[in-house]
Amino acid sequence: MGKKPVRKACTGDDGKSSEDVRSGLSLGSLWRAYIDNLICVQGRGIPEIATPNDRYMAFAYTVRDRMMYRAAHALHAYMNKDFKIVCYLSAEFLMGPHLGNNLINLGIYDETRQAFKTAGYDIEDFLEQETEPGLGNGGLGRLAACYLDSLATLEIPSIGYGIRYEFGIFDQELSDGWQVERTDMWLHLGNPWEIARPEISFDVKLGGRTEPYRDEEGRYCVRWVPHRIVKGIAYDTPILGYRVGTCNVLRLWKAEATESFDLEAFNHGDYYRAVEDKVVSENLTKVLYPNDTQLQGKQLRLEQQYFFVSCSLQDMIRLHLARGKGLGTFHETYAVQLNDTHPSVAIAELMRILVDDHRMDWETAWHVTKNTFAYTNHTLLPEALEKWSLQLFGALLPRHLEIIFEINRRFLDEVRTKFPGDEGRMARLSLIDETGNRSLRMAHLACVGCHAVNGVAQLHTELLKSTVLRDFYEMSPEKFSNKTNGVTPRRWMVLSNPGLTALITERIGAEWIRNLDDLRRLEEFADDREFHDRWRRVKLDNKKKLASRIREATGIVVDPGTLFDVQAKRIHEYKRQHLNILHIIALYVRIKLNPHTDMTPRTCIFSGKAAPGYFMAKLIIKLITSVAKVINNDPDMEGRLKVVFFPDFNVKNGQRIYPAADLSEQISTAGKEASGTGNMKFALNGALTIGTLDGANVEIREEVGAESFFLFGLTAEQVQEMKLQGYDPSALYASNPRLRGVIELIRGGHFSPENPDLFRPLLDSLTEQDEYMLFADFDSYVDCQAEVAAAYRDTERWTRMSIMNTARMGKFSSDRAIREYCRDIWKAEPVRVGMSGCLEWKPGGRA
Ligand code: 26W
Repeated sequence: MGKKPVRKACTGDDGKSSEDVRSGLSLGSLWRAYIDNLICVQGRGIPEIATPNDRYMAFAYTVRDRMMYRAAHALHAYMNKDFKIVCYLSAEFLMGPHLGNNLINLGIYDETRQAFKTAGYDIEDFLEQETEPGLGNGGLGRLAACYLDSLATLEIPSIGYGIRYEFGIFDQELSDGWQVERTDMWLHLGNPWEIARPEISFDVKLGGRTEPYRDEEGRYCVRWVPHRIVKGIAYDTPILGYRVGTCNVLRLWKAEATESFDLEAFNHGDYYRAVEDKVVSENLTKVLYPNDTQLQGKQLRLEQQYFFVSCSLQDMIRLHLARGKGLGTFHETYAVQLNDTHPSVAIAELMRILVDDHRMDWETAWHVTKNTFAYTNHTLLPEALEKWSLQLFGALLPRHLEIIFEINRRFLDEVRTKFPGDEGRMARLSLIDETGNRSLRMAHLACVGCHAVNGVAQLHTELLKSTVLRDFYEMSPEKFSNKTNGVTPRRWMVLSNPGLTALITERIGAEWIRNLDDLRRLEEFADDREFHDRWRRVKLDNKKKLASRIREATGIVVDPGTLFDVQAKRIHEYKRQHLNILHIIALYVRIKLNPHTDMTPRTCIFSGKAAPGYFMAKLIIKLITSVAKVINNDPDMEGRLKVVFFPDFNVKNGQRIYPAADLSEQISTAGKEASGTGNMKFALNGALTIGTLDGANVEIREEVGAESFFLFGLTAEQVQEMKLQGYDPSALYASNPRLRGVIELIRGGHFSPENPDLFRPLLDSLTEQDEYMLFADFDSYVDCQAEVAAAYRDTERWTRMSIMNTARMGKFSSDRAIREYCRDIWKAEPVRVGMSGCLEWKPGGRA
């Protein structure tokens, strides 16, 4: 992949190469290190008895060593310097497999592949072996991972803070066309990328009560007497930037019992009670909640949130004090980003630490806190906005609740001054929802406690300001800004699409990998015949590879020569996978009515997980697989239409899917998808988009040009308008024979002959409510799909559009997004880290 790394070997005094087996990047030292690790770390003295996992581990340690040397250089470069550190707090980090990405960022992917090839190994087998850390649900977690890559690449000192879930997002299997969840076992064969740091550990208090007291100077103070304490242990994963010296860290916290055994209980012979405490503590970080929208007010989830926030803040304070600084300047050292409201209890926690533990006065503490935190909102869906019942919150975090009441009291005073007499506004803005079972609104806490609030796409930010957070926008408009999401081209192109990467680099050089706007230079080749041919050949190659994966996973044979029409994302009603399937059924009906019709052959591919408790989403999966079964077994469909549900959508499978798509389905109801990032990954890899004016689709269309984007559907404004006027899906249903034909086919049990009523809940919800307005967009969608089919038949035109798409995706690099966060919110600057030269470890000196 591109040029050789610019990395000098360490040279000794005699001028001879003394490249270290742990840091050297030559083929010789890499191979030597690999063998050493196989023997010494994995304990496999005879190569024949080494398992694929042994080989993967030995290689992973070889790569990690090189990264740790970068990390050491970085630390040296940071010594005695003053700079801002960005802390990204997120309950989810969907990192994906590390090995390939680290090889790319180290700049040794090609060399290593060569070295292994010489020795008779295929690097693919090593990459294949890695079980990915699935510590996230979808968009929000993956965004955090892309941002860590960009932060390191832009040489911004930063720390990602999160939770080391023992079980990440479940693995998805299909059984009889239904989703079945299997436990994720990512740690079972060992995780070579993390370094446990048992000495970096903090106590976290939970439950109990508060107690007022007077300190030595007679001041009124409060202490928190907890009911229990758990200990958080740090696990560090190095995060290397793309071909730079910067190596940051992802620090994840694991919960453990404070003492392995409760000695008192143990001494009383109550062995089981003593062990129980350990089990309960470790439960805290056992499992990731697999919901990405529907909120469940589970105590364990709040415990997880507070646990990782508390450990992270204690860690920051420890580092700050160790650098000899006072807490009054905390906000000058740290910019802390809250990835949605999940870590927003951090606002109350920092106030508690400053006021209770460090006796800072409230005003100063509030100044520090407000200037430390910034909040990103990722959703407008009301059911996803976090709320905690006061009762639950107060039982777990009694002191935090008091602090939040005080924050609220002072805030409502400000509101009263700015909008005198406006009681309705006060009630709407209050951190406490007084209606029904009183609850705490976390987005409100975040808006009040942060100096910056942002949405993740232009449209989303505008909607935030005009709907969900309107009152906050009117209160402090200066806090609000937009930061359109981005994705890292290193993973989502260089690693996942080596064919396209090589072709692009051959034409315009490799600068685009760190400066994605450079892709514009491809426009020059938009009409170059030879370039067209090669562009198409790369896509076809990628489609063949995916086709063989599909065959392995599902047994379905698909033709790489057909249009690959792909919808890959979490399954949700607002994302409208069922609109896609309604169109497929419409095509099916059309072919059945006229079996010899000339049409563009299509392979419709779906992939995505449903939250285990989300009945409708699971039913949508069953509908897709049922329709697939009928269509794929109908001889009339042969060579025309195929439908596939590719199970277990995760980062690894994403890397196979995005490069192989011709058409990207981004068909959410306008106003519902905050941004989307899959839309960017598809388009970057040359797929054309069929989509609504929702989330970042709007900006993608703006960039690639209306002529290269298949637009359909109502706008967000029209959706709002229609809802206001009283939307009636049954009228549309009655007046649209094509739509009725499709729905009636499902209702009649055509796709579920053994149980004709199977899909009734789904159909009833469409004909009675149609909350996501599929019926309103159906005609527009089907017509637009006809345009797609026609365009695809014009190979030259399609290829041209595909090249233009990729060429104009520069804006959607996560590097651009991170630059904007640094400039507007974090005020953080790069700190360069040299890569050459040895570290000096003086004998007897402080290492
Ligand atoms: C159950 C509580 C809950 C609520 C919301 C868990 C997780 C969430 C997330 C905010 C859902 C999520 O992943 N949102 C997605 O964030 C992406 C990154 O900004 C956006 O691109 C997607 O549009 C948005 O759905």
